[in-house]
Amino acid sequence: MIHPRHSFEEAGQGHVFRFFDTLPSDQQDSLTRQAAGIDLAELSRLIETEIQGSEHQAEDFSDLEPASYRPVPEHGGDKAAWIQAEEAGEAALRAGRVAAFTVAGGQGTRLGFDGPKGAYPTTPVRNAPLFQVFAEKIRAASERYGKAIPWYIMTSDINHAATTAFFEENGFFGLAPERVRFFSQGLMPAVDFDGKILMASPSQIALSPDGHGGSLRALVRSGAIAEMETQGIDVISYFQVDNPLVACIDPAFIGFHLLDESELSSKTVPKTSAGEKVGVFCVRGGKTQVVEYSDLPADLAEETDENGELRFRAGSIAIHLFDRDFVARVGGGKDEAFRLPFHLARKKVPTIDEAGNPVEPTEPNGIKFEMFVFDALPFAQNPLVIETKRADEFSPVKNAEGADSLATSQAGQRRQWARWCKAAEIPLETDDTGLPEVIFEVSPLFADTEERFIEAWKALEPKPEVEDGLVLGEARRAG
Ligand code: UD2
Repeated sequence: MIHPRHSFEEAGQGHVFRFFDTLPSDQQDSLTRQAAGIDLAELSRLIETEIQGSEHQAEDFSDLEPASYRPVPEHGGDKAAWIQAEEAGEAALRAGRVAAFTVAGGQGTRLGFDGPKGAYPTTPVRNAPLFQVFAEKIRAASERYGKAIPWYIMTSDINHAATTAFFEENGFFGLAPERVRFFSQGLMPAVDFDGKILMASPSQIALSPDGHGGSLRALVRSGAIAEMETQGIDVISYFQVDNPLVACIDPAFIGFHLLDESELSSKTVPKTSAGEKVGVFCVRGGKTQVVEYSDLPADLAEETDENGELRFRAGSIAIHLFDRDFVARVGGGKDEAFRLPFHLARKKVPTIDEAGNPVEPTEPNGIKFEMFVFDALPFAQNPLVIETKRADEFSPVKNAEGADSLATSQAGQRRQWARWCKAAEIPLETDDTGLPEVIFEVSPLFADTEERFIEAWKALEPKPEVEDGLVLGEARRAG
C-alpha cells in the first residue's frame, strides 16, 4: 500500500507529515489513519472551487418564492385527509417499514455541556436526558404498533464512545440493545485561508464532523441502508438530538409521505419573527429548498404578505422523513448530480506553529466544511412540506440561557402536559401563557399525544393528585 504521505505531498499538503519522522510509532499510526480517512480529491476540489476561486458571486435571491405547505386542520387543512394519512402511516408502522434516526454528532458547543448532548438532563421532574425521552417515545410506538422500531443514532468521533457507554449504563432505556444502532459520521479537515490543512498537534489533523448532511453518506457507509433493505424498512424518520418535543414517530406524517410518494418530507412551523434562527422552505427554479437563516437576506426575511404575515414564514425545524432508496442515491456518492454542497464557516481553529507549538487563535484562522441535510431537498421527487403545531413539536435545547435553552424547553414541555390535562378535564391552574403552577411530568410511556393522554387518564385508577413531583408513567419507567 502506498503511504498517504505521497498523495498528500502531491496535493500540496505534505506539511501534514512535517513532524512524522519525530513521532512515536503509535502517533505515526494514528496520523496515518487520520490522513487515510481524508478524501483528498474531494478536498482539493473544494479548495479550488470554494477558496481559491473565490471571486464568489453573491447569491441571487431574486427568483426565490416561499414554498407552499400542507396546513394542519386548525389552519384550514383537510381533516379527512389527515385521518386517511394517519391510517396509512399506522399500516406502515404495523408492517415494520419505519426506522427512527437521530443525528447526534454535533459538538454542542453553545450549550456548554461536557458530554454527548443526548445525555443532557432535560425533563422537569425526572431530569430525563434527551436520549431517554426519544427512547420512551420509540418504545411506546413500538408497543402500540406491535413492531420493534429500530433506532439509528449518528454520533461522531468526538462523542461516539461516550454515547454508547451512556446507553449501556442506562440499560438502553428499556429498548432491546440490538434494535439500537450507532455509527459515526465522517470528518472533514479544517484548512487555513490558503487551503492548507490545519494541524491540531504534530500528530493530529484538525478534523471536525462533516455536518448533519454527512448523515446520508454515513447511513450508506455504515451499512445501515443495506440493513434496512433486508428488513423491509423504507421510511427513515429523521430528527435532531436537541428537541424533546419531537414526535419521533408520527403516523400522519408518515402516511402523507407514503401517499404522496415523496422521497423527502419535512415538517414546518410558521416562524415567530423574521429573525428566528431556523431555515425557511422556499422554491427556486421549480425546486424546493431550505434557505438557512444566516443566508436569507433581511429584506426577504422581513417581507410581509397582504395579511401582514411573514411571506417567507415556513420555518424548518429539522424533522424529515427520508425514503431509503433516496438516501442510497444521495449518500452513495456514485452520481455527481446528487452531491450535497459543502458550506464554509470561518472559525477559530486551535493549531500549531512551524515549530509544532500550540497556537490558540483569537481571530478566525481557518475554514470548516459542513454539509446540511436539507440540501438534499432539490434532488427529491415529490418533496412534501407539512405544517405541525409548534407548541406540540418544537422546543429545542440549544443555548445555556435565553431563547432555546433548558428553561424555555422545560416550559414548552410543561405547557404541553397542561394542555393535555385540561383536555382530560383535570383541574389545573396555569398562568396566561398556559404554564402550570405545579411542576409535574408525563412520560411518553404514559401518553405521547393529547388523545392518548385522555384515554390513559380515564383508565388510570386510582387517579393521583396532579401536584409537584408527580410523574405519570413512572411505574413503567425504564432503566
Ligand atoms: C438547525 C438548522 C436550522 C433549524 C434548526 C432547528 C442547520 C444548518 N440549521 O440549526 O435551519 O432547522 O436546526 O432546530 O442545520 N449535527 C450532527 N453532526 C454535525 C453537525 C450537526 O449530527 O456535524 C446535529 C447536531 O447534533 C444537532 C443538529 O445536527 O442534533 C443541529 O445542528 P446545529 O445545532 O448545528 O443546528 P442549528 O441549531 O444551528
